[in-house]
Amino acid sequence: MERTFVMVKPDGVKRALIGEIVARFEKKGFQLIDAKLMSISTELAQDHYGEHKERPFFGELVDFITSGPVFAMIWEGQDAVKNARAIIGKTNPADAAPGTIRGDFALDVASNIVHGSDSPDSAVREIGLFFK
Ligand code: RTP
Ligand code: MG
Repeated sequence: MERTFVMVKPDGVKRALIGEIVARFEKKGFQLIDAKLMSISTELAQDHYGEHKERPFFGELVDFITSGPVFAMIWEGQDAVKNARAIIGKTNPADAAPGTIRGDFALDVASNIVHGSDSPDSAVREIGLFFK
C-alpha cells in the first residue's frame, strides 16, 4: 500500500470544500491516515514548493498557500499517488475533466483548490514536512 500527501488549499477551505474533498477520497476507496487544519509558514511553503523556486509564479504561489489555513491529509491506498492525482485533475482547471475536483470546483490555475504529491518520493518528502 502506498501513501500520498493531499492538501485542501486556502481557497478550498474558504469555500467550505473540505467535506466534499474528503468524501471523494473516501468514496474512491482511500483510507485516511492523518489530517489537520493548519497554517503554513513562509519557510514551509518555500520548502514544499521548492521545485518551483525559479518559476515566475513562485512568489505568488507562496503568498497564496500561506494566505489562510489549509487542510493537510495523508491518504493510503493502491497506487495512491497516481490515483489521487487522477481524482484531483489537471493543474489548470481549464484542462481538468468534469468529475475531477479541479474540473468541478475551480476556474483559475493559481487557485486550484487542492494539492496532491506528484510522485512516491515527493509523497514521502511532503508527509515528512507536514506531519513531523
Ligand atoms: P500542486 O503541486 O499544487 O498539487 O499542483 P500540480 O502538481 O498540479 O502543479 P505544479 O506544476 O506542481 O504547480 C504547483 C502550483 O503552482 C501553480 N501554478 N501556476 N501561473 C502558472 O502558470 C502556474 N503554473 C502552476 C498552480 O497553483 C499549481 O497547483
Ligand atoms: Mg505539484
